[in-house]
Order: sequence, then C-alpha cells, then structure tokens
Amino acid sequence: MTSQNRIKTLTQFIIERQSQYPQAKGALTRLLNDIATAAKIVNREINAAGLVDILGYEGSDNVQGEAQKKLDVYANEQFIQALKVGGECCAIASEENEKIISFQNEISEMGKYVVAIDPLDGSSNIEANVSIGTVFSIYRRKSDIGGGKLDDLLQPGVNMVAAGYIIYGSSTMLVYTTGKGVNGFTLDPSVGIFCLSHPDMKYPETSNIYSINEGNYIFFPEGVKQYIKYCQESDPKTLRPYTSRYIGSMVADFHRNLIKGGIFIYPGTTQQPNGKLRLLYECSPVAFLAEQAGGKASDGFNRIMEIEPRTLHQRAPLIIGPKAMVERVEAYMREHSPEAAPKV
Ligand code: P6P
Repeated sequence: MTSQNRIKTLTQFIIERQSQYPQAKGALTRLLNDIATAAKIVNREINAAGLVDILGYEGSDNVQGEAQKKLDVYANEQFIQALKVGGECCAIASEENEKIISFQNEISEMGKYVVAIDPLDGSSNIEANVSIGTVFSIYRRKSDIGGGKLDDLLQPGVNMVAAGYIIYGSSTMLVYTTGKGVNGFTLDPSVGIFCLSHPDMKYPETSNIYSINEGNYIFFPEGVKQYIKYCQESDPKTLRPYTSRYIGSMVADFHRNLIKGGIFIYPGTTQQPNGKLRLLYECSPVAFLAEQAGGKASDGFNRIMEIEPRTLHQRAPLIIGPKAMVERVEAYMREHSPEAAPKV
C-alpha cells in the first residue's frame, strides 16, 4: 500500500494535529478520543435498537418536556460516563439535563475543558430508521479549580476550542474541527476504528438545496417567506428552482448540505420567536463547523458564534450554509422583517 492511500485513523490524525499546537499537552486529544469511544458504544446500540426492545419510551421526560426515548437516555449516560472517567472535562451541559453536570472527583476537577452536548439529536426519527446524531462543543473552563461551574458553559461560540457531530446513518461518521478546517471520519465497524474519509470538508461553490420545515410557513417572518419564494422561482443560471430537502434531523440535514451544498433554516416564528434549536449544543457547534467549511451561520441578523448565552437551554434562530445563501436570507430579513431581530 503506497503511503498516500494508507488509512489514517482518527487517533493518528488528532495526535498529528496536536503537534501543530506547541502548548498542547494531549488533554484535548484525550478528550476527543473519549467522545469517539462513547460514540462507538452509542452507535452499537442504535444499530441494535431494531433488534432488542430498546425502542419506545423510557417513561421519563427531559428538560425540554419531550418524552425521552430509551436511546436518548442511554446515549446521554454513555457520553457523561466517558467524559467523567476520562478526566479531561470538569463539567457538561446536556440537552437531557436541566442543570450542568459538574464532576467533583479529584481527577475531573483538574479537567481544563467543559463540553456542551446534544447526545442524540433527531431522536424522534429513531423508529423511522432515519439518521440521527450527537452534537458537541468543547470550551476551556474559565474557573480555575474544583468542579466546573455554570459560567464555564455559558460562553459564546467564538471561545470554542473544538466542535463536531457524529451521524449514525447508512454509515457512522464523526466530523469535527478544532479551528483548522473540518475533517470527516467514517467508522469501520469491523474493527471499531474511525478512518479519515472526508479530509478538509468545504461547502461546494454552488448549491441548490434549501432545507426548512415549510409546514410552519404561516408562522415564518416575511423575510423567510420571501426567501422561500426566491428559492422556488425559475432561473436556470442560478440553479433555481432549488431542490427542497428536509428530514427533520438537524445533523442529517446539516451533513447532507455540507457535502452536497445547501442552506438549512430553522427560523424564529410567531409561535417561537427564538426558533426551536438550542444555541449551546446545536447552533454554536454547527456554526463553528460551517464557518470552518467556508460557510456562515446567523440568526438572521447576528453571527451565531458571537451570541452570548444567557441560559443553558437558550434557543436561537438558525440560518446556516454557504455564505452567499445565508447572506441572501439576511438581506431579506433586514428588508422585510427588521422587527424579528433578536433583542440582545
Ligand atoms: P421540526 C429534532 O427534534 C430537532 O431538534 C432537529 O434535529 C431538527 O432539525 C428539528 O428538531 C426538526 O424540527 O419542527 O421541523 O420537526
């Protein structure tokens, strides 16, 4: 096998990249590997879910008031456990937990990082066998000793050290960035190793996919309605009418649009002015990835990564994709829906 097509594993890649940070001592490397380990365990259960009685409801509700599926609970437990024993993380914010989980054991209290995570996004699709995902973001702690604090988690996206997602689909992939580009790794389930399959991921130059739940059309701001009309006009030189693709699983929609090109919009509506998606562990991590892939992420008026979170489960409108597509939506929002600008 010649060197140029030798398989590069996630572990090899992370260690190689660590050498680009002179001050790095391996903590982030170990943290990313802890996340990858938990992802492999969750992946195994998701693939087995159809076989054993793990589908259905755990019987409890999470902080969102959503009935928790067993896999939601299982995934949350796996990531929390992996990060707790890994010792590099001193606190977690999870979609499944109302408050932060602060690790008080003597190893984790020395952890330099905190993690915000949606352990299983899109879980309402589990029974339909639609791709679902884990989304995570990593920050340096601000506090200096002891278990992590709420303030360690309430940081804007520009402070992020790393972000990524795992998509559990026809194949399982881990896609992440540490601020030097986006790289995708596909799991070889026969040996349980993530292998580099999508180096240096970038949005395609031209894109013609738009992803939005048009069932909410009547609740959209006028600026979004005008943009949908723009997508549906016929103009072959700008590849319109665009193709509508929306699967109701953000990780799957985001991943497809990153690879094929396309914009994903979950706007604020008259019913939910801040939209549905959570800033800390959904919008900010994919915003970091989008920017690193040459794209843009906005709430319609502001850069997602500059929004200062006030609360752990705060929502934000999300318009994310190739820069030109996002900027067109922002122009429509400024012209037709200035009143929708989030009150900072
Ligand atoms: P709607 C899944 O529940 C989720 O949080 C995202 O993964 C997805 O993009 C969105 O909600 C779908 O929401 O209102 O279109 O069903």
